[in-house]
Amino acid sequence: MPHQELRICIAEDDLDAALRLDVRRGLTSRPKHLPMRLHYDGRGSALFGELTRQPEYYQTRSERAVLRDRAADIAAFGTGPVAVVELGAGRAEKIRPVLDAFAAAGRLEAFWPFDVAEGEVRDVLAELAAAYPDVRLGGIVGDFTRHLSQLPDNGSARLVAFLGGTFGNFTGPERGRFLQDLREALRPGDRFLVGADLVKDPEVILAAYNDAAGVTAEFNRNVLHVLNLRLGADFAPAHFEHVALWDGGTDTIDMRLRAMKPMTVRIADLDLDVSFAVGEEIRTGISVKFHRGELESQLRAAGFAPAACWTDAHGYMGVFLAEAV
Ligand code: AVJ
Repeated sequence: MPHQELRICIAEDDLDAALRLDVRRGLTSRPKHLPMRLHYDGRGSALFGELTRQPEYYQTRSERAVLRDRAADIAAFGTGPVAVVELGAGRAEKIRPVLDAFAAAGRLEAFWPFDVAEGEVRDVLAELAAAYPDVRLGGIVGDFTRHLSQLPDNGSARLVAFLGGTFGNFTGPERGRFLQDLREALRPGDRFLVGADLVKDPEVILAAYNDAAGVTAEFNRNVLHVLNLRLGADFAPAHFEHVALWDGGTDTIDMRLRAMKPMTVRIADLDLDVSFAVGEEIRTGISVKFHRGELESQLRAAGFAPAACWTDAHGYMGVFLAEAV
């Protein structure tokens, strides 16, 4: 089994420091806000898994169908050995059809899951070593908004995949910075594969963020459980209502938690008391929906030439392939 390299760009302490900074800054701001990534502890990831099985949440099923049906087309671009990197890989399930297509074409030289959770990266590497015995495997434990310069580079062409629609959680400026940093980390001929949720009937989108079973609501409230566990806060999550609004002007879902009564929350580890008026909201994340042309022009502006875009049968999710030029 080829030697596996693991690049640790972010240590547990950094994550803790980042958490404390995000929470202090977010909950002392007007409006209050908390980054969506804080939702994903073990319970949050399990809730998200449950969400992807809800009838209203089309994103995961739709993107999975595109990758299953179009993996061979994706692997048909370019020639020679390819090193695949998956940003925010998690369990590296989303990318598997693409890895299999490159392996079948005899072109899969290496695969690198890139994720903030070290345990997840280690588990995935152990799992994939059996599935891909002849493929060079490596892992990057890092934050894809800060550590793109750590992308592996052994001279082979690279395909950087960013799936699952997380690309939509960036604000406009964050998306611009991400694409610029990614372009700088790549060479001409390297490729970028990104999954993006497309603009559609707002009722369909709103339903995906307000599922009847209330899983999104519980997922959204989970960030309060995380603060209770990690920072000794005394939030009562049940006293916060889940809110997901559609802003047609910016094609964005805006998620919030609304205080259902006046309360003061103590965050012991930050020695901080946070007061909420009834109806006051915490902004807990956005999810931007894209028009194909608009996303392709953003890719061009960042130095990528759009090569292809595949969608599912409903046209709900788009998988875009672009080449660094
Ligand atoms: C996994 C980030 C793509 O924005 O649709 C789902 C997360 N938040 N419901 C999304 C999420 C609320 C999801 N992403």
